[in-house]
Amino acid sequence: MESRLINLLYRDAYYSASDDLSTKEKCIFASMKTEVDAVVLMNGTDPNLDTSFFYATGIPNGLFEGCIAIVTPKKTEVISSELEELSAVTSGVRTAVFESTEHRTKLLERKLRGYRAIGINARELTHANYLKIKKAAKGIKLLDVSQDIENARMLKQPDEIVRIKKACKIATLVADKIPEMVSEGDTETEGAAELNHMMMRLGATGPAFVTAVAFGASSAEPHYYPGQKKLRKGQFALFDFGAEYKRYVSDVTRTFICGESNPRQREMYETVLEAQMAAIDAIHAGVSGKEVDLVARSIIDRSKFRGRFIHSTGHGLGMSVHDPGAISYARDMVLKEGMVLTVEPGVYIKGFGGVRIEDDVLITKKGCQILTPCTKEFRSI
Ligand SMILES: [Mn+2]
Repeated sequence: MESRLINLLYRDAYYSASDDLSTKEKCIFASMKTEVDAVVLMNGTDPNLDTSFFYATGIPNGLFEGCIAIVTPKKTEVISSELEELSAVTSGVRTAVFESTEHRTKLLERKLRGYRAIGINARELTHANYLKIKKAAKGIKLLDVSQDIENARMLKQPDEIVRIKKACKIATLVADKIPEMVSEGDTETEGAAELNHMMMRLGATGPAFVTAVAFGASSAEPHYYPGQKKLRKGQFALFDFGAEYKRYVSDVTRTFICGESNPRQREMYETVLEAQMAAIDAIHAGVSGKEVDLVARSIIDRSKFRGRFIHSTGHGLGMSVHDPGAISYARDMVLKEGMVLTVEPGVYIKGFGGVRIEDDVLITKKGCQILTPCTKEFRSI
């Protein structure tokens, strides 16, 4: 009951203390429907790191393998390894350093003393680490609060929006320069290297994910990794990439033509562009993602490319490239002010090629703000 009371108190605080909205423990507990005294977030080994560990702690730097965050409505504490001690301490988060895994268990045991129920993030916690938490939390109930954490993370706070905008700005500048950076005869990995290089020159920590550069028929595969294929005249050249900036990411796709396009390629491009712009026009706080998806999908399905849009229109974006939230025919989700989502319809024809146009948008009361305003003209390389 006590923790429920704290939740309620903090829910009030969340709405009234406008100067302190971005304190993530408040965000987490404001959307908490499960009754817990604390949330324990534990990282595995890279890449099995819990993005919510970084959401809760706000630490912009460091790897933090095997480290733990204990989040209560009042504070967040980190049990850090010595390898990231400086990053943890300089970020201002309360930090205890463990010297061995036994020491880490003891520290966790001590910090959880007196709690009756703790939340875990089942969607990102490894089973091995679940067992370690269980061992340290003898007699304490472990409850999955991953949905509560997702609900908090879906609504971006002002400090998060600043970082996302920076990541988007970098990708926008790079997208506009692609025809100058890539030429006929370049391989896909050479193209990707150019994009990655420029993103980092512009201040990105790194690429947000494996930069997808797909030439010709490969552009028909939405989740493609670049290879040794060389760009030839008459081929589509699809670039799907994003920048990471202080753990926040952008995600942009632009499709170009090498040399001259043919009528079929132009028609594909125009159909996708029409669908993408109509979807963006349909977005505002209060609309369902399903409805927005239908706007884009019906334009493609009315064209000769019917059935060739083989994924959903968009996904959440934030600390991860596929953050909570979606614009999808499969999800009944109402878009809310403060969400950041991608809008990325595409048309894919096996053996021929694909077109996708992707922007990142911030949902506002009356519409949305396009965070990646790079040109969408059908340009040639
Ligand atoms: Mn995307």
